[in-house]
Formats: sequence, C-alpha cells, structure tokens
Amino acid sequence: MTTLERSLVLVKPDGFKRGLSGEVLRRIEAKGYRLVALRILTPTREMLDAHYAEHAQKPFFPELVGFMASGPVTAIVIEGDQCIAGFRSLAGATDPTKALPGTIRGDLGRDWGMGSTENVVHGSDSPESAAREIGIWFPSL
Ligand code: IDP
Ligand code: MG
Repeated sequence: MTTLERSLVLVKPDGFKRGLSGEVLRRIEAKGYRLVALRILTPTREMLDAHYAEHAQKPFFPELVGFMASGPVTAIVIEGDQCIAGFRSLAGATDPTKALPGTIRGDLGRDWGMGSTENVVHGSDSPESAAREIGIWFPSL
C-alpha cells in the first residue's frame, strides 16, 4: 500500500516561453498521474519568496527569483500514488547539462549561459513541501 499524494509542478518561464507546457503535461499524463488543477500566471515576488524560502540565503537566490518572475509559468497540481518522487524522476537532475536523457530536464533543458539555472520544471520534494507549495499557487485548494 502506498499513499495517494499531490505534488506542485511548475513549467518555469524558460519552458513556458519555449512552448513546452504541453510536452510537460503530456509526460505527466503518459506516466499516469492525474491533473487536479492548472493555471497560467506570472508569479509575484511575494509568491516566489515564499515558494523558495529554503533558498533565501543562497548566493543564487536573486538570480533565481529574477528568472522565475521574468514571465508566465504554468502551475499544475498532479495526483497519484508516490507522484512526488515519481515526478522528480521524470524531471531529472537540477543541472540540465547533467540531467539524463529521457528526463524532462535532460531532453528539453540546457545551459543557456545565464546566471540562473533554467531547467524547465519545478516539482515538490516532499509531502510537506507539496502541501506548503500548493497553498501558495492554489490558495483555493
Ligand atoms: P530542484 O529544483 O531540483 O529541487 P533546488 O536545489 O531546490 O533544485 O533549487 C531550486 C532551483 O534553484 C533549481 O531548480 C534551479 O533553478 C535553481 N538553482 C539551484 N542550484 C543553483 C545554482 O547552484 N545556481 C543557480 N541556480 C540554482
Ligand atoms: Mg527543490
């Protein structure tokens, strides 16, 4: 028996701009996870400070928030048994240069020589993060 989970997935501004939202949704659905909610929005500074609170003291934080606020993102809540780890597997490693082929970041991402790591997607990393992040992006859920 495993636990039914929800995870917060973002198609980041690089992925949105490149028209990859559909491809990310396709991979989520092909894997068998259910789409629970979806919206397109340009995140506010307040949302990003909350979303990336664990990284507030990191040297890359200003570039990360600047990148994430640079345009629309597709925010998605997915559902399925073990979908948190399952989507992290689909996404691949944080660094798109090292992410394995077959993963979203490995297949669709690359280093663009920018200060921020543009890596197409975000996925929650634990049930606690998922609950917190879903509250930020989908207050009505
Ligand atoms: P994750 O997205 O794979 O969970 P985290 O370590 O939580 O990776 O970092 C959050 C985001 O911050 C990454 O997806 C990436 O966009 C950015 N990031 C992480 N590490 C670095 C770095 O060393 N330099 C620049 N950006 C980074
Ligand atoms: Mg993370």
